[in-house]
Amino acid sequence: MKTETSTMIINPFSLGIDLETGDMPNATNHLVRRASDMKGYYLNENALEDLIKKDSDPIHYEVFELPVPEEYGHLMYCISKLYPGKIGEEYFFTKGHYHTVEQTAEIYLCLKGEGYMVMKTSEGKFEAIRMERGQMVYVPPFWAHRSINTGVEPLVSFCIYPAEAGHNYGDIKEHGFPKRIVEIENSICFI
Ligand code: S6P
Ligand code: ZN
Repeated sequence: MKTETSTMIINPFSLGIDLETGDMPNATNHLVRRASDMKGYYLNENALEDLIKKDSDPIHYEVFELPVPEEYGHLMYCISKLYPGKIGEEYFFTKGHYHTVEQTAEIYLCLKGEGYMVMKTSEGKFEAIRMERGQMVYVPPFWAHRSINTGVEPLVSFCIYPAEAGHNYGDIKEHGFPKRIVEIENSICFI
């Protein structure tokens, strides 16, 4: 990990974020994950393939940011926007990741929509915390995290985390989380 002495000095700045929609007009980085990027993540692979064909590979979620140096001392922040829907019975979710620098935490402030943040540790702990407008979720160091949209509108969150954190997707791609969230007879169920 880099030390304080290598932290880049930059000028203060501000930017506007629409707290109703999450729009961040000055964002310069725009990460788009489409349905086809989610192959291997959902239980029902055929339902995912059907969606990719039927809706021309729709956007699954997007991340907007105006980046800062990815160094110890800086704080990265972004808007995460996860669209509503289901693959089979399973609600749309983000890939989920550990931070590469595992001892880094993250704060999610939910601005719009409803869903859950599911989290796990490599020791086998699991937590699911409800997300809704005005609710903040603290993801402690060492916890992998994935957001899941169980509502009918986009799940929008403002995220803040140490800029050197990085993303490690490998474990989640292979092992997922201990529980999935599905709709059964109009109810949200953990399986
Ligand atoms: C970054 C933070 C979010 C996610 C975003 C997309 O640490 O947790 O910005 O990157 O919600 O999720 P994922 O799992 O595809 O990176
Ligand atoms: Zn993260």
